[in-house]
Amino acid sequence: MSTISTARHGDILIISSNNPPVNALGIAVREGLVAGIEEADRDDAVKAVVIICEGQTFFAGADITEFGKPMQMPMLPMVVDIVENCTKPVVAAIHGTAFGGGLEVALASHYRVAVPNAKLGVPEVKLGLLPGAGGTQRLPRVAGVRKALEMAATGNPIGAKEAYDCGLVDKLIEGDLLQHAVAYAEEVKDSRPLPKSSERDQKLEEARANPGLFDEFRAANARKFRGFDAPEYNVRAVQAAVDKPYAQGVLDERRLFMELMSGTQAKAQQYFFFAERKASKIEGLPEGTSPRDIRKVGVIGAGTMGGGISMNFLSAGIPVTIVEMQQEALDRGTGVMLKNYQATAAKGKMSAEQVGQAMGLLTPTLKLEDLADCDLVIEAVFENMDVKKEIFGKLDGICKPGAILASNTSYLDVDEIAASTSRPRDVVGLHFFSPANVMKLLEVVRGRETAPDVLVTAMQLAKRIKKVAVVAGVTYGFIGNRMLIPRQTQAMQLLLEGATPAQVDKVYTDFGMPMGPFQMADLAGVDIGWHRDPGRVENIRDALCAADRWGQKKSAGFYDYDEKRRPAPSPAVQEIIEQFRVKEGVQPREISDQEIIERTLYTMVNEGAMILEGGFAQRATDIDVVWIYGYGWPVYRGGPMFWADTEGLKKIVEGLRNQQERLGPDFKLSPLLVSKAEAGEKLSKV
Ligand code: T1G
Repeated sequence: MSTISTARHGDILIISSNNPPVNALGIAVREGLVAGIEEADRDDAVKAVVIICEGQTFFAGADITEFGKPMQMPMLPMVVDIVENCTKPVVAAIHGTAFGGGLEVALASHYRVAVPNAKLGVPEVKLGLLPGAGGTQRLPRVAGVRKALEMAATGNPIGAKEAYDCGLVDKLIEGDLLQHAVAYAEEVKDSRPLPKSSERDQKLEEARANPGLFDEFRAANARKFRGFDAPEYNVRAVQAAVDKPYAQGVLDERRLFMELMSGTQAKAQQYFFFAERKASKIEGLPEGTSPRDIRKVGVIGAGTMGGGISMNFLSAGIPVTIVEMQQEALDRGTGVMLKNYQATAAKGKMSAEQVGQAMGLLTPTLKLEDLADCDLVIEAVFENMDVKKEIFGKLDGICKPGAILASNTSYLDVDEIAASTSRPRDVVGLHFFSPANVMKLLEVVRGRETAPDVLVTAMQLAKRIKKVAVVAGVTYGFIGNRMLIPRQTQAMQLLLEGATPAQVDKVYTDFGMPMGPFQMADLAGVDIGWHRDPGRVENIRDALCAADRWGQKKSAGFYDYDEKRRPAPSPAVQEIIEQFRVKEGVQPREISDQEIIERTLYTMVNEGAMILEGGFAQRATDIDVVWIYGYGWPVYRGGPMFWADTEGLKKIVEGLRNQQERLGPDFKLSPLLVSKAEAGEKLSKV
């Protein structure tokens, strides 16, 4: 079955692509497209052409699996020029997602028709790139400069209706796409001259009259684009379309594209594209394991996590029964959920009706027994093993056979929790990240006895509630939090030895993280896990808690916070740290940023390698997905494992060996990390 086939409908030539799963524009597709256009040009009986795709979508872009490999002719820029220079009108018939190179083929076509639920976009910037087949030059000429700028620099697609309104789509098609596209081709077959996008200039006038438009756009998106290379390159390429004739603009586009393609950020973001998709695959499961049916969910605990977790299911149309011990706590929890929904609606992201529908699916109760007919129950109470085991023991007696019992524990032993029931095969960890209705990551903790269909159910459910799920094994803190421990421990130790919270955090924000260890501790709460005894001060964190510095919620933690919650270095904290140094007999010294990186980021990488050695993560890419979706690791650095390879494993091992003494007696260098460094192999490929 060739990927591209042609057929005749009267005097219309249909060029049809069938390259599942997403009609990526791989070499066979490119060759087929060129052959199809040449056939149309050659045959006088052909009066017009329709390009259409079978399967789920129109061309979803260049074939990303070909990146980094030797280029094969014809390259996509040549293919799109051949389409545009066809002597017969070419109509692109769009369904699904016309993305990247796919939209560039459509832009080179003389006309575009689309079904109403189609999406059109140039997401290349999300791969650290820009549209490199004329897209940055044709899109502003067809859709306008502002629209092109927004689409290219953010990578966010637009719907067919919006595309129609801005002139990117010529006709919206209700009903059979091929039939209507052929009818449209019949309508335009004799119309001349052919409307070539590259020759359209009128829509560039607005920007020529207002050259400040680009700097305004840069300023408006500075925060969002911080640290990324590609957005600025996209802006420059679209600007070239305004400032230069098409023939020169595409040369700029090509140069800018190649610069990005050869950069580390593009490699990191393309690595992450596949890492995210690999995460949903579970190794070692029996073929054809089918998921259990989840129609009703129970949540125990209406606190910050319980409320956020419930909102995910309500927003997905799944009824939730939420349980609390006291009415006051229950009312407070459901009240916060409603407020959060109303805040989302106020931003225009939900209608009031949708808020009503979601909250309408919620059943608050004080009775655990009301969870008897739930298909899944998620426990989200505070982090105490005895409390969790007691609850699971009760659920064991209450819940129907086949119900999945899940814990939202962030650290604790899921096997031990499962052992408090007579059905450990039905027990799994579902570790959501705060705020649970916002954060995309879900760690699915696979217990020793967790049944295959429970895992498959969890992964599938994650997709339904728009989460990216990663399978983790049972180890203290699973993947993300386990790697956080050495980082936080060393960060605290560095304070004692001479660093300040601001110095350590600046290393992280310069690195591209939204915040450093101490700002994060203040956000999460310095008192999380604190023993609550102000009289017992064994470390700087105890001293802060004893001084009621619990973080942002107290406007005081490692930083002082103003009414807008902006952090400022705190003389009181400096005083506490100095008192502690005296108490511990530690003479402060100059601490370099490199030492902070070695003792906090290198140790994280080392811990990640040990997680892989222990089999607590299926693959290194999963660790990177966890850190990017759960802890704000900048995607343009690919995640801790990918970054380690770019930083250099030898350099990391050497750095850790240099710091061995300061890392303390418990620190262990990962044999896997050392062996990969010595072999010159990549950790991210494990
Ligand atoms: N190339 C190769 N494989 C691709 C692919 C692509 N462009 N897009 C998807 N796949 C694979 C994916 O890895 C997965 O494989 C399967 O298809 C299903 O994908 C010159 C340079 C289209 C919205 O960035 O956004 O054009 O895991 O799970 O949720 O200007 O895929 O099953 O083995 O994501 O239904 C620009 C990328 C390329 C679009 C479908 N295009 N794709 O989502 O399925 S750069 C993109 C997507 C470019 C030119 C430049 C989504 C989708 P597997 P999936 P989905």
